[in-house]
Order: sequence, then structure tokens, then C-alpha cells
Amino acid sequence: EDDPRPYPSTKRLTLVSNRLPVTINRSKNGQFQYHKSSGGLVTCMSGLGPDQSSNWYGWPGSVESHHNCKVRAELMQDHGAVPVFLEQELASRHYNGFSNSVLWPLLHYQDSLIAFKDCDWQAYQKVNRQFAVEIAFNAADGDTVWIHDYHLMLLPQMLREETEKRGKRLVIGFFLHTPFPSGDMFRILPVWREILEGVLHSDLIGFHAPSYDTNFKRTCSDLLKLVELPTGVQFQDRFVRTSDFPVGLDPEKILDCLQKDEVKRRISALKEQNPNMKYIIGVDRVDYVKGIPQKVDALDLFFEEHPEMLRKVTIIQVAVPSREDNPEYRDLATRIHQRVDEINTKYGDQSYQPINLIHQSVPIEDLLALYASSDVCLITSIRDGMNLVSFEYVACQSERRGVLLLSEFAGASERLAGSLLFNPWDKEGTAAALHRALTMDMDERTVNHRKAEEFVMKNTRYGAYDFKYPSRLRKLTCKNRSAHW
Ligand code: GDG
Repeated sequence: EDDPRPYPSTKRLTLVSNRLPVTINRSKNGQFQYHKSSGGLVTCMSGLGPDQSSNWYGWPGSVESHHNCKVRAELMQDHGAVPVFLEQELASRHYNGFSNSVLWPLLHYQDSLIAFKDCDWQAYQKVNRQFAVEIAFNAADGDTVWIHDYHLMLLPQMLREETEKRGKRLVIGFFLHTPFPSGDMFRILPVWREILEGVLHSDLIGFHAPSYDTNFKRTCSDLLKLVELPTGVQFQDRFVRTSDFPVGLDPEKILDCLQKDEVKRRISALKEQNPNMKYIIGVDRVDYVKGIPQKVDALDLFFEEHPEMLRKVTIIQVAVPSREDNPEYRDLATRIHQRVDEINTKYGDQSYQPINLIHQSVPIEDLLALYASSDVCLITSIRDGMNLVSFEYVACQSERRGVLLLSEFAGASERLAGSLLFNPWDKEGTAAALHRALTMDMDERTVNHRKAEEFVMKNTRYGAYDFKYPSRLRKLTCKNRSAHW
């Protein structure tokens, strides 16, 4: 790993993700406005310093083509972002089609939701090729390119093809933000070979959890008959390193924000509103992988079994709208509303609603005040690559030392010692875990909180990115150079 041979490196890091971390809106007078997007990928990458993230490629969303030049200039100048403009139908087939209706359910073990269409697969290939052509055109020999997530699994291969044509050599890393399933699941995909080989053109492939890394290597050896080693797989004439690199937060940013007067005011307001109420917080995108219906069913059972908890416990569930172009997601939102209404009617009245559903995105100040004021955080993901909400809750709990109730199907469960793990498919077990969390004494909560906090505070951008990822990417790939290039 410490190969001393020099290799060309411009020390330039290019990030690539399907969406840029910036959302574009138009003001009433027609001006373009740029806002930081929210979501897991943006949260975990926002710790990168400006020097390193100065070059980020991605789709900026739909922009009328005659504005492309202006938007490109503004994005590049003010946000270090390089837009890859996609034609609308192509973008939709790539994103709503193959990415979110095939790969997303596949990678999260939801085989009944996979809707494979050849036209979407064609669009996926075209979009990956367009990214490859645009990045290859601008890349310098020796650049490091760090590709993110399941929308761009063909990009490592296509980028090699496009750069080799131009006589350039890149160091390519790929990070998957979702789980990687077992080979038996993965082989459902009619184009499993193309996707696996596409990503295997990386130098280093990263996952959130050791189990995803193991699944990936085992899938490569079972389906492609590659030689599997503890540190990676042999593919064609190169050794591809694979490992787990758990993402982290920037806890200092969160702690600073908690000190803001407006956040403190919100925390006091919540306390004054109802001093004896215990709060359970849930923060999820409205996505079937987050297990919100399972959560609501378990809450129903919990109140049925523990009527003494009524009026003493309130659940605040932030349900952030997501992928609303997809009917599956719209139906899910409707079902959640219906079930929450049923429960509030069954157990509540005008003065008390056990579940407070906030079906919108909330400002970060409100979110942090909610985390800090809650006695329990309930995460019921039926599958989740990592789950950063669990980290954020822990970071906000140094005083209250609330209980993190975490699904064993979230990648975070392999990291956060001190959390209370449960199976979200087991309604009785979930309700029992909830009761245990709400009645746990301070001593036990303190011990548990410290264990989880240790990981969240150490596994920061400094540990995970500045040192571990890009520099390892550069180092680990030295040895491949003679063989591959
Ligand atoms: C994917 C993977 C993996 C949420 N609501 C609001 C808001 N958020 C922020 C949270 C958190 C982020 O969004 C959600 O991150 P998660 O990791 O929990 O979930 P996904 O969005 O599904 O992320 C996941 C992640 O990528 C990173 O690799 O962990 O497994 O599915 O930071 O705070 N932020 C604001 N308002 C909201 O209403 N401001």
C-alpha cells in the first residue's frame, strides 16, 4: 500500500453524482437561484473542503436548453459544480426508470417492485456515456475521479474507454451509498454482467458496511468466476480493491448549529409547550425502504398494549417528500396519511394526537431542535445503506442521552454500538423495544449514548474522507498502473 513509485497526479479530485448538490429554482423575476440540496449524499459529502470538492459533475435538473450557458457559468463560478445537461425524457428514463425502478429496489431486496424495461436500460447506458464523454473531455492525466452511487454504475468502464481514447489515465473510485445484496438477489437483474463489469473498471470500490463488501466480492466470484481475496477481486489484468468506508457527519457543524439562539429558542419552546411529554422522533424520506408503514403499525400495537402511555408520548414523524414522479411513492404517501389518521382518531382527540406527521422538508434548525428534544429516535428501515439520521440524533443527544432505536437492516446498525437494535418486520418486538427505550434509566442511557457517540464523533470527514478515501484511492492504485496502463 505504500508503494514509493511516483505516479502522475494532478491532485485534482473530481466528484461525480447523478444530481448536483445544488438545486436550481427560478425567482419571480426570472433569475436563477441556487440552494444546497438535502439528502444523505449531500450531508456526507459536505464535509469535503472547498479545495477538494471544487469540481463536482452532475445533472442540475431540468433547465430550458437556451439557458444552459448561463446556468453552467453560474454553477461553475459560484458552486464549483459542472452541470451535465440531460434531455428530459432521457433523464426521466435513467432516473425514474432504470435507477429507481430497477436498481434501487434490487439493491434493497425489494424484488417485487422491480420493473425492468429495455428503453430505460438504453437510457441508463446513454446517460452514463454522456457523463463519461464530458468528464473525459475536461479531465487531466492523473486526475482522481470519485463516482457516487447506483445511477452511475457503468461510468467507471465508460470513463476508462473515453479517457484511453484521449491518452489520459485516471484513478477511479466508486462508492455505493446503498446496500449491496447477495448474489442470489443480484442475478435477478437481466443485465447483471454489464453492471458488475462496469463498476469493476474502478481502482477502488467502497461500501458503507463490511457485509455489503463481502456480498459484492462473493457475487463477483459466483457470477463472474473472479478470484476473490480479502482485499478485493482480480478482474481481467488488474486487481480491484474493495473495502468498507463508512460515511460520517461533520459533528462540529451540528454542535455549532445547536448553539445558535434560534435553535435554543425552538428547543425551549418544545419543552414549554408540554413539559411532561416524551417525544419520539422519526426523520425519513417517504420511501418504502424506510419502513414508515411498519413503524406506524408498531406504534398502533404499542398504544394498544400500553394505554398508560397515551398523552405521555408523542411521535413526531418528519416524512420528506421523495420521488413523487413515481406512483409507488405517491401511493406510499397516501397510505401513510391514512394509517396515521386512523391511529390519531383511534387514540387521540382535539387536545392530543399521538402521531404528528410533518409531510414536508423542514429547516435544519428545526430538525436539530427536534433531535435534541426527543427521548427516543425510531428508525425502522427495512433496508438502508447506512442511515445518517441515526448519526445526527446521537450528535444532538449529549445532554438528554436519548435512546436510539435502530433497525438491524440499516448499515448504521453495524457501527453504532449502544443503539437498541430490533427487526422492523416484527411488530411485537418493535413495540416491546419502544417500551424498553421509553422506560430505560439514565445510567443505562448514558453508557449506551457514550458508545454510539464515540463512533459518530470519530468517524468524521477527517477520518473518512480527507485521509481514508481519496488518499487511499491514490495510493492503492499505484500498483495497478503498470498492469493496466
Ligand atoms: C442515502 C442512503 C445513506 C432529511 N429530512 C430533512 C433533512 N434530511 C437530511 C437528514 C440526513 C439526510 O437528509 C438523510 O440521510 P439518510 O442517510 O438518513 O438517508 P437517504 O437520504 O436515504 O440517503 C442512506 C446515505 O445516502 C448516505 O450515503 O446513509 O442509507 O439511502 O442528513 O438530516 N434535512 C433538512 N430538512 C429535512 O426535512 N434540512
